[in-house]
Amino acid sequence: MSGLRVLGRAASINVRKVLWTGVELGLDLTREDVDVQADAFRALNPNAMMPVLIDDEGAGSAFSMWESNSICRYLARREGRIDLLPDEPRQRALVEMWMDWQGGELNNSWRYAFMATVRKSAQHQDATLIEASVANWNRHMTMLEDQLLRSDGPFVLGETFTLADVVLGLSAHRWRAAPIAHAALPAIDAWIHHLLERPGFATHGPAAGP
Ligand SMILES: N[C@@H](CCC(=O)N[C@@H](CS)C(=O)NCC(=O)O)C(=O)O
Repeated sequence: MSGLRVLGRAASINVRKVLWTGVELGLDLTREDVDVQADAFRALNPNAMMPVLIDDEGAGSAFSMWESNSICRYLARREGRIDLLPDEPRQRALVEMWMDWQGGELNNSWRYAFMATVRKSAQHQDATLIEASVANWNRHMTMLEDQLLRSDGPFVLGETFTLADVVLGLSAHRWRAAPIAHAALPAIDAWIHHLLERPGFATHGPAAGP
């Protein structure tokens, strides 16, 4: 078994971020299904959500952590990959800023519409709330469109592919896959098309679910 284990469902978008990052880093990550309510899992993550990473490679006791974007940053740092997560403070701050925006603002915008239209949740069928969430989701994706138009390269932050492309790439794919009225965002379409050339996105992006 690999010394790097990712606990969580293969279809989970947050698990897939970590798996895609692993491919970019050339790491052999072993994924395992989990019961997030089990005591053993909650002992690893009191927030009872996947993914959890366990790293028991190297000397000393095993290390474990949760929060998908933090795990991606840990793995990039562990491998010394300053292309994915720069050392230079300002460059790094921008990568982290877009990652934080994805995990907070963007994710909050789509939750209701996604639960209604993709998961078909009976608790998320209020038409006014669906409409508001779709509008908010499109508004947030338009912010990303504007950033791609401003970028002086093919990626979110210019010429270099970073962790921001990983976490936002999966989010953008989810937006495109959802059966909602989409804003026309051609820069996002072109960027996703370009990302599909990467084996990590080809495997853990559209092929793995919405
Ligand atoms: N902020 C957390 C969110 C994790 C999250 O929402 N995980 C979902 C799956 S994508 C989960 O574990 N849900 C509970 C479940 O599916 O039982 C992270 O980024 O790791």
